Amino acid sequence: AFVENLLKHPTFLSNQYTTTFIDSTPELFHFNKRRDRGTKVLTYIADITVNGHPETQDRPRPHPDLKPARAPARRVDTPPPGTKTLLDDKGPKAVADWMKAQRQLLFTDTTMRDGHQSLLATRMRSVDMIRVAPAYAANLPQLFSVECWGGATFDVAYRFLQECPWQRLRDLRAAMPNLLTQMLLRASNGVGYTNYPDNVVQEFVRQSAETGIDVFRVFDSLNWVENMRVAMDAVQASGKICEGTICYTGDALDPARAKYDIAYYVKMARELEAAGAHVLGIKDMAGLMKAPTAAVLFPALKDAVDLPIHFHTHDTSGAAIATVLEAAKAGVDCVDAAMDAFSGNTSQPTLGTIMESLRQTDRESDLDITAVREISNYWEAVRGQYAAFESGLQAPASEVYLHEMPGGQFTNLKAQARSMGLEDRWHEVAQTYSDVNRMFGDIVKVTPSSKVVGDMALMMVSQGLTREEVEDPDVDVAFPESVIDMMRGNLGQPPGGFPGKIVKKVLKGEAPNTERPGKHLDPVDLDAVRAQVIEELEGFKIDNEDLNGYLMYPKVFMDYMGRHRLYGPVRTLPTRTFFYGMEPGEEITAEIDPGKTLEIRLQAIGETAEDGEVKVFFELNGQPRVTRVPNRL
Ligand code: BTN
Ligand code: 3PY
Ligand code: ZN
Repeated sequence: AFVENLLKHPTFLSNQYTTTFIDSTPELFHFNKRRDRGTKVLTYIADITVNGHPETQDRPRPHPDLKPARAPARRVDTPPPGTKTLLDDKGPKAVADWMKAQRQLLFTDTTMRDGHQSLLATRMRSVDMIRVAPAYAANLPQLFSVECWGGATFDVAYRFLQECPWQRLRDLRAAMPNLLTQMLLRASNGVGYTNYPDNVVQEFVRQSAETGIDVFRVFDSLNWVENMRVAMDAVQASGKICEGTICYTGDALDPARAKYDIAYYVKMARELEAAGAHVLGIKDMAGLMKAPTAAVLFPALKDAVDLPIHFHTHDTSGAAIATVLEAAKAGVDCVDAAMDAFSGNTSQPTLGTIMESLRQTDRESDLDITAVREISNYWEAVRGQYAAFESGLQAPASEVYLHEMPGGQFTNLKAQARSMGLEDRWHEVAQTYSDVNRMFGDIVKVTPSSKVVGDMALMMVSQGLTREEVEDPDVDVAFPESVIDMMRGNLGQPPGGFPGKIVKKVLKGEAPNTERPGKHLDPVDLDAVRAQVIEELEGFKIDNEDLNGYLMYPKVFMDYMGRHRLYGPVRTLPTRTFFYGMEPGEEITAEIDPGKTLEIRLQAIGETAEDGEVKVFFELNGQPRVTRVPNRL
């Protein structure tokens, strides 16, 4: 059976297990034995209890006195009408008009997406979101939207959290029927790192809208509007809100960075309006926009287009609130903020603090500050469970204006540098990241283009290469695959194209494609792919959501399915159990279906037998159960 094969496999036993393991070990799929979900979940708990979770080993642990996170009480039983109600009744244009008519500054809460993506390596589990969602619906009906999906959350859910991202969306949608749900979509890169065929992008948008997304923030990682149209058209066809988005980079007031000046952003805003955007998004993914720039840029944008403006920034520098207040003064309609406990540093600025700052002004929010604080207190307790994923970042840093790394990339790249033994050379990595940006022609750096710049910078620092050496035709350089891919034109074109010198060096004379990448990708035969996946899963039927997961991330999805057959619905476990297992005498519950709850008690952990296996003794809904797992420690 799969579980025995897996647990005894030498790769697994030697602790070399990675997420690609199941995928590269097809013999594990040849099993027939059907086990019930309770048994599967016990297998998972037993394994984590005995061996620990690979992601939390050697990491800081939650404080032992940490209280369970309790969602605040709902003030009303029936959620009051909100922005979602307006969208359903009157459509996306009516929502845009409503935004423009507001005196108050509107807010998007990003805690469930960018907040934990930027602070906790995207590791927040669905149960922690779903538990508090009814309190959002009841107590914060004046929110513009809840950003809770897309960006990196999609693949992290499958890859590291062993849960289905679609189910997360469905559950959140049901729990917040009056509020707009919002996602981050990387245009033709979907929620992945590369351009997908047009029909894959269209199908992904269709499914996201059907499962529960209302606002699609669509951006392109090189700010190429041409490469955003397929996704934007698909959003418009779905009847949902299309937030056509400009990525902000550089310094719009600096004559030395004239490529991205006020006129550049105004021109792009007009293009997005012409492309059918309902809302104009300004996405300052690294937190580079300074307050004086906001005072000039936003009035210019408001003059240029007739769309409501939605501003997103990060607080890496510590100056984000100054910029947001200036944006509010300049008439921006809506801003992104994170609940206090998930704000600051590489995350969004602080919701409660922005609200307090605007009190007694004409932009004062209708949100209830007490409700905000209660929900933030909930998030504070949740965050404590994820101590293993804290970055340890101690202070804001003006260095962000040098390297221009997006908030979501910063801590990731730092961890990558650490794993390559470059941690004490971090400031060199930051300088090199900036050098690479200039070498590539000063590009927008946001997923996936930011990953390419990061790959190149790490390679240069680890090999001791300077920009001059890399550009020198006489020095042989082995470029990272992602750099070759980008120079080939597979992420599209930046304004003015990539510098000919670097393209020539990277591609060794091969001609790049300067047209839209999707133009050269054949449509995927969706029915054929579905049939092939079902065959690989030995007849297990997949639905449209699964198919879309596979289309974005074939390997990640298949790995997830392999583990799902082994471990069952582990997404329903409490977060502490998921990452640390259980203590003898401890009792937990897991609701695996609405109304179907597993009551699990860990009785005892046996000795390790000669064959290396440990018996773990449970009670499952009052019945004794014994699970055997290998001791790999
Ligand atoms: C991952 O995808 O790497 C993390 C989630 C699943 C890991 C499982 S948990 C039980 C078993 N023990 C390990 O060391 N890895 C797997
Ligand atoms: C993402 O694409 O995940 C981002 O957060 C970009 O800022
Ligand atoms: Zn962001």
